[in-house]
Amino acid sequence: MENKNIFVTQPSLAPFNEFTEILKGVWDRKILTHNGPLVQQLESELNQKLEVPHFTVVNNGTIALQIAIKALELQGEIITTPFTWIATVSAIKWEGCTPVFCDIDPKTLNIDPAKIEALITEKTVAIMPVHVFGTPCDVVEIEKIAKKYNLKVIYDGAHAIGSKFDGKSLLTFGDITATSLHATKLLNTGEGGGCITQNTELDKKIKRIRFFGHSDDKTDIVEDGFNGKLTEIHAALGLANLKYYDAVLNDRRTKYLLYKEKLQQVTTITFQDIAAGETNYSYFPIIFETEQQLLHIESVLKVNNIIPRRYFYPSVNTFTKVVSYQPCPISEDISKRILCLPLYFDLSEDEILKIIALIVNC
Ligand code: T4K
Repeated sequence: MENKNIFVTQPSLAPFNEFTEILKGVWDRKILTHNGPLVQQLESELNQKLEVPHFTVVNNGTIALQIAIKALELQGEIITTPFTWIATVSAIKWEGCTPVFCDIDPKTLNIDPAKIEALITEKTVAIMPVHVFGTPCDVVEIEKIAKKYNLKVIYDGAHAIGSKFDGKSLLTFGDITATSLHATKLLNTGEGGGCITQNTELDKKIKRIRFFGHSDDKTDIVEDGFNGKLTEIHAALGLANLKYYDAVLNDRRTKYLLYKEKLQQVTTITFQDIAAGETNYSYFPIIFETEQQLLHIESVLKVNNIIPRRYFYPSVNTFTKVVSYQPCPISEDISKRILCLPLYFDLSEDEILKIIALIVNC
């Protein structure tokens, strides 16, 4: 086997000529951005493929979260999870709101709905859970709480493209779901993201916010908008990659199940509980008994040119440069013991078996 690094992920890319074929049209039209034909085509294909009513593409997943908060005109406290990427919380803060951390369920790694109500104050305006690693949150319980207290729900579905709940795309839950089309995601446009809502008027507002807040005829500013536009070049990449979406999704499942079957023999490792709904198997996290064990296995893998990633470490509630510390013992503990193993389309079965053997023999 060649001695190249095996990273936690690699972008899934359509054959180069299929991408450049789409780009020819961009060169002919010379329309590079501003809701061009490829952006519109990508949105329409995403709506069909993912079975969602309105997928509005934007320039990254963090901006998608900010647009969701802006579109719902939220000001106040937003209850969220500490077991996430910093972007969930930076979006809340950049929109002038205050993140309030609710600890996670140690099995699913998602926000624990049983702990949400105790955190609700008269300043609470919304709940922003994350479907961690593509595993659905307890959307039923979260919706019940939101209804009872008249709160909005924005799902951070950065990992959730391809996941389902109750037979429906997971992206259709909540008032808005924000997702990511970043290079490291199951479906990518290089950089990119999207807002998904069932509400047609809200979707129109999202599209106006994405485009500086212009009115449709561009004679007025009708929203507190900004620049969230995706370029035609990124849309072209998305369209090329979308052709391989089913193959990528199926491949993830096969590889996830191979890892799980073989690693089950290691009694000191546990796995995320993915039983709720239908996950997209987009990441393969393993949870060790101790951080020492994680550090040891991480170093063994690295010596062998395998570079896993500690998603999500440290727990976001401990980033005191940007948030005031609120204890979340479960998230803080699991953050120290969880490691994501390589999982991507071009990863071969032999490479997976090598990774498994290194872990089993540790
Ligand atoms: N909410 C959640 C829950 C999220 O996880 C994220 C992003 C967001 C919101 C915000 O969405 P975006 O604004 O990013 O669209 C990655 C991604 O930058 C980030 O999108 C993602 N979550 C986060 C979990 O991970 P890193 O720090 O892992 O990137 P990096 O450079 O270490 O890449 C990992 C491996 O991937 C590399 O070792 C090699 C490979 N790689 C990476 C890139 C960028 C490639 O082969 N090609 C590439 O172009 O952040």
